[in-house]
Amino acid sequence: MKKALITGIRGQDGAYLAKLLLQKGYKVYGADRRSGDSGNWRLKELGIEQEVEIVYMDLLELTNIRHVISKVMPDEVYNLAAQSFVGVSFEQPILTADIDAIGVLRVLEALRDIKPDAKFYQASTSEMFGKVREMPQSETTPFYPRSPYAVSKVYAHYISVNYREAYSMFTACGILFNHESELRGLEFVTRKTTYAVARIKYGLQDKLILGNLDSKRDWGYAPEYVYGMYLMLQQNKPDDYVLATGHTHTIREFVEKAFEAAGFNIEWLGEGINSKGIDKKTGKVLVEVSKDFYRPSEVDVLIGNPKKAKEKLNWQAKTTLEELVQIMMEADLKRIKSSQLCS
Ligand code: NAP
Ligand code: G4F
Repeated sequence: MKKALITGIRGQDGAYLAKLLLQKGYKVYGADRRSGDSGNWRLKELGIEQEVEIVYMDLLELTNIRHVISKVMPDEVYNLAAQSFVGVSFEQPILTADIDAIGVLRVLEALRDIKPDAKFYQASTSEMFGKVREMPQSETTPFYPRSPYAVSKVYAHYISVNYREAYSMFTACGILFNHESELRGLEFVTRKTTYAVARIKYGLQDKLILGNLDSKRDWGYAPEYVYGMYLMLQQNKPDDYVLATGHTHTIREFVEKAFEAAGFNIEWLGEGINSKGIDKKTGKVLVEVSKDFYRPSEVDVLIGNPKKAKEKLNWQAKTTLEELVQIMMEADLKRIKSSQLCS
């Protein structure tokens, strides 16, 4: 039985990846920094809470990482743990760098010493392309990070490549474009939107307040992306791969589609910070913009080129944006409805 250690087990991708690896017959160890029972909701929703063996591990603490790796002796390590919210990285740049950059080095050093033949996956990100140098972005597009989060991830990416080249370790980096799901954290714009729209639908909230509606993202469906991570570690040679849909949409479009999926028709008035989303039927303002949610430096547009992943891994994103919005909207409408029935 292969043993996999997943860091960030309580995050969106950690939960989906754990489910996939369990289905594939792995023994799954989930590294958690002890965030308490309330952080278990994703594993519970997927019905795998009892099947994952939780080990306590914080990327800030080297001795702790070394103990866990010595105990588990994993065949594969998926490093998904991170301070993953771009907005917060401007507020906590040093903590973000400690977890997202040096934390990765800590794991690599522990592996180099204790289990150098383990295959290692690093969660790299399209945010590294930042102020994009070409369209669409591929594995060879130069990086231009635009946030402390993205700068930290560039370090993590190159240190993983360096351990591959210097020590012949199997390190693969997945440069993943945004992937969302019904298990996405509420701080990210897609889930913030579907959750708010569901609350508006049931009369629990008046409006949705967002930041920049004009930036563009390449959004896919998370369960498909964790399958890509798994494929990267099944190859004979380690490499880096972009996973993306190859399509890009504005935040405005996502918001419009979410309201549409809940039975509203939104009309936009004004531009930029003055934009307002009006309910065509009632004339009520349902969306407003606040500069509180703008970032000091923004990534205006991301669109990935997943050609290499298709050719080498036979991986392809399948879910369209319309389907993604539908899945997320249905889940949040159901959650809000049942919480109302319970209260
Ligand atoms: P997520 O939901 O935010 O999960 C990240 C997990 O990391 C959380 O469970 C968090 O634990 C854990 N963590 C944070 N600091 C830690 C520390 N010091 N030690 C140990 N664990 C720590 O993120 P995700 O969306 O699943 O993304 C997974 C990874 O892929 C992240 O590295 C992210 O940066 C990267 N990525 C994500 C996307 C995307 O669109 N989702 C795209 C590209 C790359 P708590 O639960 O205790 O907070
Ligand atoms: O949903 P977001 O916070 O995701 P972002 O910044 O693209 O980062 C996510 O994807 C990355 C992959 O490219 C991951 F590496 C990272 O860990 C994370 O998963 O913001 C998306 C866009 C931004 O342009 C932001 O300015 O939405 C814009 N936005 C507008 N209003 C907002 C809001 N973002 C958030 N979170 N909240 C708003 O109210």
